[in-house]
Amino acid sequence: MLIQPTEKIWKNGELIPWKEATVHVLSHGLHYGTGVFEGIRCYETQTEPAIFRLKEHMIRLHASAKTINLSIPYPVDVLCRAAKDVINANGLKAGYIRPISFFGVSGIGVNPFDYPVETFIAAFSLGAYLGEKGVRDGIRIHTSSWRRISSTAVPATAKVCGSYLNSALAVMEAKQNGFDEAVLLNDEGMVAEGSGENIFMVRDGRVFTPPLNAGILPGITRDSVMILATDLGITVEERNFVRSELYLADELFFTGSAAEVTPIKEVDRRQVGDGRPGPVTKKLQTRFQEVVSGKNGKYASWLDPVR
Ligand code: PPE
Repeated sequence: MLIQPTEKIWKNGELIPWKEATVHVLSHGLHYGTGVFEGIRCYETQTEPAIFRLKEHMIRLHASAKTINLSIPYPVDVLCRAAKDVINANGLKAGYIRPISFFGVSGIGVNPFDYPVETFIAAFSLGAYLGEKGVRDGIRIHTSSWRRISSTAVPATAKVCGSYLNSALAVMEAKQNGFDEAVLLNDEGMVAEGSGENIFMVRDGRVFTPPLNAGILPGITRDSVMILATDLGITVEERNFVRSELYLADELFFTGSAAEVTPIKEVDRRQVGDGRPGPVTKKLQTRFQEVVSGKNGKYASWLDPVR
């Protein structure tokens, strides 16, 4: 998934040329992963581009930052405005927004107290995270041999840069083994989430997703899908489940800002249901697409117009 460069990136309050948005090699965040980030989608609607649940993403960015003692010098509303400016400055109709804030350069050593904080917001086009075919027909996943990072070691529920080594190891292993993506179990052996997605399971007409205390990222797409499901009369139960339950599921799907709603057609070489996206997955996927493209007025407050 190559990034198509755009014109401008927001850095510490100003829009600067794409090429100049570089970081110093001695940045603390680079060495120790002491940063936080977000992934947000902007969608084309009938009127103008709109960012999906922008405020919630910037609130989560601040929450992640607080968890690691990083103080972002820009409040949520300033970051929201900046994200819109980046979309507009690059003439994007739709795309992916990547805010990131991290400890910069000062001394050496792992303690970043009093280090400068650098904040960037980039935006660029992004197609289907797990491929067009994946979104349409479903993807093939396996259970990672890597466990989801424990909340007792790093804050698993915050979107912290360093924690993504866990995701990177899992997704590399999945690709090396010929799968599209991995699902990770937590330290207790319960299903946690994908390398960059939350997971849902449909079985006997009931929908389940692991609870937040399974050590997952509190996904904003997860939250959205749970609300959409409830409004469609489908109750989503938050409960832990084990690996073998995935094998007996009628339907499985991933959710994420990048992945949106992606059906899973195979897990650990076992076909999920009849191997095609099931009715609940399709219903939620369709409703999600309707909502993000502004075709469902009920959820208009989830879309923040960029102009
Ligand atoms: N779990 C993880 C570990 C995760 O990284 C994401 C987002 C989610 C769940 C879903 O959260 P939400 O986007 O709020 O619904 N993963 C980002 C992609 C990671 C990447 O950089 O690649 C994303 O979807 O933006």
